[in-house]
Amino acid sequence: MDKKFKRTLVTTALPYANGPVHIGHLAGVYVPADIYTRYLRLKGEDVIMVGGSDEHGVPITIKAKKEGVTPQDIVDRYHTIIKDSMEELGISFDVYSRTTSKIHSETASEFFRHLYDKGEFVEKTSMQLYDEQANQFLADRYVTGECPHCHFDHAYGDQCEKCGTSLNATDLINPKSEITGSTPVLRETKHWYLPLDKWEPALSKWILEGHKEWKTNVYGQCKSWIDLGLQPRAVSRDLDWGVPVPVEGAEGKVLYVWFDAPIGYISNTKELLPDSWEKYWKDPESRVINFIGKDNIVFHCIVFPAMLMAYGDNYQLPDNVPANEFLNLDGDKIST
Ligand code: B3M
Ligand code: ZN
Repeated sequence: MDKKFKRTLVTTALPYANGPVHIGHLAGVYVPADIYTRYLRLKGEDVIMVGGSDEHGVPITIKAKKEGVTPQDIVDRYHTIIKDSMEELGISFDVYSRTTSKIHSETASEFFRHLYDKGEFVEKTSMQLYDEQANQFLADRYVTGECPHCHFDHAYGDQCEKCGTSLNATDLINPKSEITGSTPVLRETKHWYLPLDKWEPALSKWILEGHKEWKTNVYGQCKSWIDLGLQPRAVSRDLDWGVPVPVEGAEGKVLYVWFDAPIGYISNTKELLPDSWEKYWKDPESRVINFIGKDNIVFHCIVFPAMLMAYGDNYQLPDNVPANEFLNLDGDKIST
């Protein structure tokens, strides 16, 4: 608002390295962030713009399996394509990195371990679908089956693309493994959860009372999430691609991609400014602005801020989170 800031950190949503960057990303995130950053630079302000590729997550592993290559091959290919596009388009990043970098896995790992040591996680066991032929737990997207709501026969374990309902893989009727085609069984597994309910009063005060100036789509989504009541969220997954969970006995488990990706903003800043990154994150006279797409609101306004509050150590919450809607062409969305 009217508060004066000494410096600004502009972050841009990290595009998944499983495809090229498309016009929706550019119009919604990178061009607005670039204009804003160039404007502050022209005014002589202290500003940096950071970004990078999001190289973890299940869709990358699925793409790799389909092509018969490794997830690393996939992210190497698309990171290069995305980075080149950003350069050719003149998006003026101060750093454009990637979440498979060493500095990122160290930073994300330390972040998790710090929360773990402080007792900020809740450990829970649950029943998850397991493929006995492939010997692995099945991430939501690796399971398909009949939607319990509309009975569409090829719903994914996290969502039915026909009726839009979000699902748990265990809700599917006649579930099938996308890896081997076999019928998965239920097996017990342990994960770490961030208790968002614990942070609800603080989040409510910070956003609903303190940030009425945010864009109405962002403020409105935050309000409806908070009004519904926040639940603990799992921050680990049974998967062999990602940052390993840095806890004894957690073999075969990695940090959930949405846990490590926003930490990418911190590791990007560290990569750019190894000796002075902290002042952009921890000085109350700095401000952080997260440019994102509208599907990422909950992670940036609820989950990541809760992670930062749980971490402590003076991490500042974002001052603003401008999120844009899809770009339309002739009344249809062209982003997808
Ligand atoms: N990669 C989702 C997306 O591209 C995700 C953003 C991460 S920002 C920390 O829509
Ligand atoms: Zn359905």
